[in-house]
Amino acid sequence: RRKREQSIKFDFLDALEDVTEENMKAIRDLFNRHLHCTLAKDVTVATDRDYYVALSYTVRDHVMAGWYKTQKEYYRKDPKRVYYLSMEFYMGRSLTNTMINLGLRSLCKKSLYEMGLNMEDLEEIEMDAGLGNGGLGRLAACFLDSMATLSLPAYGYGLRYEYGIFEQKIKDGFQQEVPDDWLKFGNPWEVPRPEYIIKIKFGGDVKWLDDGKFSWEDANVVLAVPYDTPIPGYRNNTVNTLRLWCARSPNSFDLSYFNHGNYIKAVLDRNAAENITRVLYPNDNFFEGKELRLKQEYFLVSATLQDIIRRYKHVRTSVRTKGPLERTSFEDFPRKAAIQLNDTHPALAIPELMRLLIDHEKLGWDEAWDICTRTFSYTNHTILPEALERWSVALLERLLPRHLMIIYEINRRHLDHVITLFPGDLDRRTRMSLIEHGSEKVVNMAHLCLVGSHAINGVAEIHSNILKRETFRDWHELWPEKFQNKTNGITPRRWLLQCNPPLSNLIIEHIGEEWVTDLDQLTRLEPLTEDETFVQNFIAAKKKNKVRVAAMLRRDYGVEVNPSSMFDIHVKRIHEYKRQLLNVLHIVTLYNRIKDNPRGDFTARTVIIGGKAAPGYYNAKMIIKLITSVADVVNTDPDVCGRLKVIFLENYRVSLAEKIIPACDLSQQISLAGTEASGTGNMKFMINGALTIGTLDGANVEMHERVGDDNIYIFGMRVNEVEELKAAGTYNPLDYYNANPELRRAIDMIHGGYFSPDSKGRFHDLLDTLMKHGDRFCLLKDYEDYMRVQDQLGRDFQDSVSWAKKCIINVANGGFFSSDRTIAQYTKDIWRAFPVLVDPVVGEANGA
Ligand code: HBZ
Ligand code: IMP
Repeated sequence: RRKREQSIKFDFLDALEDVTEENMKAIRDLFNRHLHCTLAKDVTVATDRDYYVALSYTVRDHVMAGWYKTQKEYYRKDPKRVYYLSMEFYMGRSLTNTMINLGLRSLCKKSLYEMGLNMEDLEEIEMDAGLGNGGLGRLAACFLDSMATLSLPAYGYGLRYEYGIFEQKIKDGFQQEVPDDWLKFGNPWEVPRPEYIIKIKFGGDVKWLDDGKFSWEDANVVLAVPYDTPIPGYRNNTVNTLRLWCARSPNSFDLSYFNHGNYIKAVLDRNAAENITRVLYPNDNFFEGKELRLKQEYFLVSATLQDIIRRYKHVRTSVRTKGPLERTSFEDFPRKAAIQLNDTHPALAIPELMRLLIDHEKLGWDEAWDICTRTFSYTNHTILPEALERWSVALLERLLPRHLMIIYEINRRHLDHVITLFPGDLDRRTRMSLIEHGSEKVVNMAHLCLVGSHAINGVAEIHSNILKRETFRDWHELWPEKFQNKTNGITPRRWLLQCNPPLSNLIIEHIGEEWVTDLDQLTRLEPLTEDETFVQNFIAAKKKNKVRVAAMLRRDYGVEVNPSSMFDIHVKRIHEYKRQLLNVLHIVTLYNRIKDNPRGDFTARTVIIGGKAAPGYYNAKMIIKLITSVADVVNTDPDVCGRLKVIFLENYRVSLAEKIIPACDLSQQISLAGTEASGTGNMKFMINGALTIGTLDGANVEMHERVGDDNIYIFGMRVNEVEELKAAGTYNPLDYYNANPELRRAIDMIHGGYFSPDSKGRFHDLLDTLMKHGDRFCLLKDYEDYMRVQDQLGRDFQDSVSWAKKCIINVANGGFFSSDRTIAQYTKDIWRAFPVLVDPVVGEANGA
């Protein structure tokens, strides 16, 4: 009895939720009913997974009434709807977040406790929905949470990949990819809706009809089956929908086989169609022009637009006839739908809407085009040239002949317009064409988005400025009014309230709970830097998170770390532009200093690096091998004596981020200035009370503006310096190698096989990209300044109170980085949509 009171003592959720005996009983009853009736188990045979599933169904039942009510309300009010189209939604786990947003978490925790179950253990059983690569996919997930919390009538549309981002295993220090079979135990959060199946066409030919119209004939058909996931807002009764499409072969997939009696082959061939949504392409910031990927992109776009048009037409159900009332004119379409394109991946939505309006709805070109441009808006997430999508014209012609025709016509009219505004400027005309003639004819998908949208935005101030000044300079000259910035954000529900109970509790104790939906309230913490007890409690909260991570590292990886050491964390996809190698050079230098002076006074550090490399990205995979190799040497050298520990964190993903970020002292955000569009991990660390070492890149710039020089460690070239260096073409890595003995020594050690005695030349290729061929990411140039700032912060960490005060200032000024703010700006400046408030569900329907 005493133990029970202790372990579930004060928690912020208790204060926020309605935990009564009656409500607890209702949860227990529902839970038992699911265990018995849904899972066909009783307590004698049930496993923890069964309990997890029973709990999920219990929670899901509580979502249902609000979900249905919200959707009905959208039909009744018929507001402008927001559609977020994305090839990725990196959702992570749903159970904990759903309970928190519904206000059920304490209630469930206590109810299960009474039954002898530990809810936190059950929460760990859920697989991540890893339907994304990194920042772009997680941003889409944070946006869904914020759109629901702001009561916007919004929908996410994406693909239901059967295999999400691969599971990373480290074997002999190398990355190995294991398929992510996330659906193997079923997914309690999705509801299949086979009654809304949509037909998608590929291939075939275009016929010119007598009436001058075109018709797409003899195409192959694949079916798109929607699976819906509820997206509850934070305690506001709104439940929106994430609709993910799954490919299914029609029964008549290849009739010729059936006709020729080859029934077995015909059934087996259904796989070809169903492969479309089999697996997520695991590249981040890299374009791979594969046919299957193009099919995925078109499959998403076509199913989604047909669904949006169906919903636009079907205004509401007629009370009198019980049948749907049809809207026949498309005049109002842009006033009823805003479609946001998450990068160019869904760019085919533009010619697809043109096709549907012209070929199916019989609109004229000009009217259809006006509707398109008023409906679409486009977000750019990168300026790296290797990431920009350029689809082969030949491939488009074979797969989507009608769309290619439409793209050519869009281009013809567009270039006519350009040349009237800039007569004789043929170079400009070539630069701005949607069609590019290189070794192969390709369609530049960013250009398609730029002509087809009324708004285009970057994801941080610096990035949006680069788009205007460099990447899309000509386009900005043509349409300055289209260009906007929308600095990214993160949801404070998952990324503070949920992932960091020690800090959330402390914050709620002092400033209440309003910050959960109004993150600017955190500024009220700033004066508390003068409150000694608060500072000590803040330090204690951080320590608690670090001890928890230390225990996890011991349990799951068998490594010992010292929770008093600085947790220096660098987690994100492995990419050359993100410069994990710069971090490695720092580690090797620290190691050398300890070796040179084994009795010296060093700030103890635990350096944690984690992230997945795209399976085909050779250098990224070698960076992982280098990190694990350096770790092997450093962690087993007796001279180091606990002052430096290097850990490669296996299989970094959303659920692991939720554990590791709250335990961080130092967040590494060290991309070359001008390469990281925004970053969102940087914001998560900031509001969880870590200090940042970073370049003035992406959103780091805006973090720096808010906390000032004293509370963030900025180093390296500024973006104008990078641009000047590149323009001059004078960057010579050897100059820096020769001028800095510590740098030279670190590189020589790696080159000489110090970390790869079994294969001395293993890292030569990797070093060559830094040295011989000239390094696009100017790593050596920034090394010295990086070391200087690392040394400074290493000393600063010794004064734990002054360090904690800087951390508190970071938390207090992190409010701007709420995705609620980001979404409010999209709504006001781009979508022009308005909230639809939903009343609470009353009575039986509540599910209880
Ligand atoms: O989008 C990231 C940016 O690198 C990051 O700076 C930004 O914060 C974030 C959200 O705006 N971009 C990606 O994550 N991009 C991809 O994952 C990607 C995936 C498939 C592609 C191209 C890019 O074909
Ligand atoms: P959708 O927005 O058309 O995809 O429909 C989502 C949900 O809204 C449906 O599953 C219904 O529960 C509800 N719904 C659909 N049509 C109507 C209607 O005409 N009036 C009220 N609710 C509707």
